[in-house]
Amino acid sequence: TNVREASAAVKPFEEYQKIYNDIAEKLREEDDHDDGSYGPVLVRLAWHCSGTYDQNDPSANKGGSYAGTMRFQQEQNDPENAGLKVAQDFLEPFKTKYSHLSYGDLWTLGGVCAIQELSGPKIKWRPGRKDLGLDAVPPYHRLPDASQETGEYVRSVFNGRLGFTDQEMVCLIGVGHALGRCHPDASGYDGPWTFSPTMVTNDFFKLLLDEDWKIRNWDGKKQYTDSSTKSLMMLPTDMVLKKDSKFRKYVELYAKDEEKCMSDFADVFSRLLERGIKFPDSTKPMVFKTLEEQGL
Ligand code: DDH
Repeated sequence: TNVREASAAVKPFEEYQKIYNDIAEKLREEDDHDDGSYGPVLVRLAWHCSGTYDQNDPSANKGGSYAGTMRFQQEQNDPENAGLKVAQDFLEPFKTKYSHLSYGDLWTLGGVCAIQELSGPKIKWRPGRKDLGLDAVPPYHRLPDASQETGEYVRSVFNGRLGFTDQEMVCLIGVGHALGRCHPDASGYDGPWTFSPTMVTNDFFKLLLDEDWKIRNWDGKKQYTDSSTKSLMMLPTDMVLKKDSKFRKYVELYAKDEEKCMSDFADVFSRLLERGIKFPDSTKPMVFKTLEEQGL
């Protein structure tokens, strides 16, 4: 199978909790980005470093979070990665401070920390990814293109390459897009999906179903806007989740059942971060405490 072997955890759990705390404290202190948090862009970095995995590619550049190749210009220049340098720069000081940590471990841990600190569910995480060289940079066009508006396209990315089911893709996209916003100077799209872009919620699913979404009248890329407030957005790929009946039943499920939504997301996001990696049996999944739980 198309996998890479992770090295055994080099440090005990407490060391990784310490790194988690450092990232979480920086997130709390630096509130000058977007809607008041770097959390959403950290989640996107974790997803984009993992989402290049192709289960059918046996070559050296199979993608996924293992090799930390987004540190190379070549991968940063993938148009789908525009705007993610902000997240890399935010995390860079921890690479210097904890030099044993690989970039793949740092960026996935950054996403785990952001989700938990933005009141999301606990995400199991394991260390052991290794930085590889330029020949491990995955090709472009593996990350999804938001202008595509068919179920077939969304499935080609999430099932064909990443190996997720319809239900899992709906969960990943909808909870991911509860967070953050689109930036005209990054993707060319504009605006947030929900009214609480710094909180992990199932609001994306509720809004997608309940609002009347119309094509936005502007000179930018084709995107949708809600008729009631005209302040929210949906991408063409987001609208597919409402239009395709096989996706839609899961949108309805997650809109109704927030608890199920969060527990499914925790499970599938954790597996997204580990696509294409085999961890040794001795590396047990770690679950970190939030700052709040530690009274910090
Ligand atoms: Fe996404 N996403 N995403 N996304 N995403 C954007 C922003 C964010 C697509 C396109 C875009 C996931 C899936 C898809 C987050 C998480 C996740 C932007 C705007 C575009 C465009 C970028 C910018 O302008 O800065 C497409 C297409 C898909 C798809 O699958 C079809 C998934 C699976 C996740 C996840 O986390 C699991 C987050 C968070 C953001 C907000 C970033 C920010 O800076 O804020």
